[in-house]
Amino acid sequence: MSPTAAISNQTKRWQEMDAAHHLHPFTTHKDLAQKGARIITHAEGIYLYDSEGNRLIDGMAGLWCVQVGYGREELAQAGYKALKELSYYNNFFQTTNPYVAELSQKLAEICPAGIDRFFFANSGSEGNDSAVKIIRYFWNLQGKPDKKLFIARKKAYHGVTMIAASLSGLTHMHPQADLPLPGFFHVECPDWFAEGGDMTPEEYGLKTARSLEDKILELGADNVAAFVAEPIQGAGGLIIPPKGYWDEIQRICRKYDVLLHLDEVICGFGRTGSWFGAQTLGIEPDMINMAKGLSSGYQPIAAVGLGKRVGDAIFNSDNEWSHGFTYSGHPVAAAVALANLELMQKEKLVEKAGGATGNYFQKKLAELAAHPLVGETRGVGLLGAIELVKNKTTREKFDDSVDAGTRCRNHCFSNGLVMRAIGDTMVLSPPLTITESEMDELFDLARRCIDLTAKDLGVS
Ligand code: PXG
Repeated sequence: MSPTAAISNQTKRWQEMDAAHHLHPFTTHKDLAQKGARIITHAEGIYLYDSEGNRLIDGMAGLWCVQVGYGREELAQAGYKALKELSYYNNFFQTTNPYVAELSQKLAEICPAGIDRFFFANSGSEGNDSAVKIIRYFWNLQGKPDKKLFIARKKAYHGVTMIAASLSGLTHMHPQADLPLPGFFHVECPDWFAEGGDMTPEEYGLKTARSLEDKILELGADNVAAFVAEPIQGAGGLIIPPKGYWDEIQRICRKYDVLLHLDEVICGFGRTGSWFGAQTLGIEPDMINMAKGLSSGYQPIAAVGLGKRVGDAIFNSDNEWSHGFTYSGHPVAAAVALANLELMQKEKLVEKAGGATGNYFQKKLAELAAHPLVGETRGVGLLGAIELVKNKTTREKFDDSVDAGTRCRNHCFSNGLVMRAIGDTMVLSPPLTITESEMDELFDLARRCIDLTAKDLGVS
């Protein structure tokens, strides 16, 4: 919606209510009140519709989560049925419900080998918070109470609760709440494009992996509980680790007996062409965190999956596990998640993301690499990044004041495409159901908006 276009009275009323009473996530409210929020009223397939009747292609599947596309009847029916049959009951005090029992079994079927017990939460942040408690408890059970320090990476995003934000390595998230909390450390990440200089991507990958070993040695292996990482970093700029990186990380974790907790909140559920990023990248984690695509975003639900070592310690203990949310394993959320996974299996969405759909997406993405404004394109499965640069050969970036990414994103919005800007890295992560003709439409729009950005910046 262009800010100058006349807007309807209904839209204005919603904008006023919203500006007066709604504290939005990650938003500068003074700007929002001036511009008025965009109001999304409905969605179907890969398309969003706003209150002014504009249609947008959702190139981000919401926030990297709507795997099956919007408006799927099967999920709506599953939610309706569960709401009628068991609108709510909890899983405390030796109780369960059929939906969460079946969902747990389904997850054990599709998760990386060995991950077969699940704790349910309502968001990715709660999942990571819970994972940190699980890991602290695990080391207490092992008689190693000193192993309590956590190492994550720069530019990591693990959520916003006090613990999840402490794990996150996006430093702008920290000062407002005086984070990270004590005991959380960050090492280098394999962001070769931005920071690799003259090294090859593989050399830079090894160098950054070894910063984990340096940190473990500095802190003392007897004090380090776990390394926490996304298989591919999402919100930090779609950082795809070069070959060899994950092998080195796993060698280090094993050598120093540091647990590997993998944050699959974005990579999980087909996004990288396998059910989990661990399978695409050859990682054998001790634990994984999952959310988003678990229910395709239709219901708030997350899960922490435990491998044998951690799972056995907790399941075989005589102690009560003193943790859980009112809504852990909520029947409606579990029913919708289960229907989502069944639909993904029926439509072979993971196989397609790792095959025909993913290949076509990567082919179209790679075609943008020759554009004069583009320094690199990179992607895996249905994840894609486009780097906007000042100098194609040297990878020199524009000054921050140029706001190349924001300009491009704004052109996208005005032309009917949602593409995320992370600095000057443009990111795509569409629903896994996207068809070839829809991908043609998406990439035609993306190219047109990159052209418009190049024109703004005088690049030809
Ligand atoms: N881990 C990862 C890897 C994530 O990407 C979370 C945990 C937290 O999940 P919840 O459900 O608590 O939000 C995330 C969330 C963005 C963006 O703009 C990314 C996320 C959330 C909001 C915005 O890229 N990822």
